[in-house]
Amino acid sequence: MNITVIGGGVGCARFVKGVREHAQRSGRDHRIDVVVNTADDWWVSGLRIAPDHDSLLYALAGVNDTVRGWGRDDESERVAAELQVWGTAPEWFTLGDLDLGTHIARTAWLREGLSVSEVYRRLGARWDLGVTLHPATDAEIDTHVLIEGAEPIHFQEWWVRHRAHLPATGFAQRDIADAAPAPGALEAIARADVVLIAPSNPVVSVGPVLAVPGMRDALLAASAPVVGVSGIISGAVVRGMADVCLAAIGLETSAEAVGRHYGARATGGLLDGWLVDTSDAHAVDALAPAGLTARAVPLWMRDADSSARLAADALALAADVALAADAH
Ligand code: FO1
Repeated sequence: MNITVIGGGVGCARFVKGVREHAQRSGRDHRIDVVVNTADDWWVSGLRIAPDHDSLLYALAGVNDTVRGWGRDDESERVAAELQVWGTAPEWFTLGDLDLGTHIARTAWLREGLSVSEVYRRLGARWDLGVTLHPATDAEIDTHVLIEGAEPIHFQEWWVRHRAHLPATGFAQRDIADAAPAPGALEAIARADVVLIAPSNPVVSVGPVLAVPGMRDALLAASAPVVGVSGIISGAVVRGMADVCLAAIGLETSAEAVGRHYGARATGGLLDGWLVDTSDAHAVDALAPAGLTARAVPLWMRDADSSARLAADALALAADVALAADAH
């Protein structure tokens, strides 16, 4: 079974580990691809930083800092201290020594002319990830946050320096109109038996992937059922600040609102199925009139077992909606 996941960051990393765990336990042949958000990426000290990718890479490799949710474990910050003295890195953005190794290797390869896709392949080859990571696009589409009464700032400055406290009125991915899906991303969608939208930030992690010209069309043209997993449980984010991002674009922070935001394929949207937490079971009936088949299951991923079970629930819903579609 070919499973393609869309998303980025910590929630996506946990979910993809669950998909990998479930697939391995099932003993069936499988291939897992992830189309990763690159709009969080930015340049610091002349190095290309790629947080949503690196969270996935390090988590799947088992070398991630599970407390902070980003960067490497067993980290030190000797070089970061030097960068502070030289003034080439903002004091509010910490780059660990091991993490810098990744950024230096990535930047070196980019300067040699490799595409982001090729860089992903080289970085991933170091560990047996059991998953193939693809950038949504090889173009730079950094998210900038539109701030009321001020100039736009890079997403990372808004998110890390200002902890999303500056009043955002929107998010724009720079030059995205000129971007195209990375070749590997389109192939992963075309070969998929199931496409899963990870419980990532719908605005700044999933949104930019879908906004790459041609990506949404590729998903809608795909024969695979598309099932999403809500990152909002009982009206609150699991982690991060998706609630602030949702409010900035006028959406309430609820599993129902995000389901409507992605939309049902039956009404021109993206989803064939939508998983909400058992605490949000009311959303199942609320979404039915919109043509969206939602299902309430436990969404909390606390360990390998609960993450694998969530993956199994998502695949089961995909199978059920595919059967229902065939029946019509
Ligand atoms: N997040 C922080 O809150 N503080 C940091 O100093 C920080 C450094 C950092 C370095 C590399 C990296 O890949 C991610 C880093 N993050 C940091 C996380 C990142 O800014 C955001 O969590 C993601 O972009 C949100 O998806």
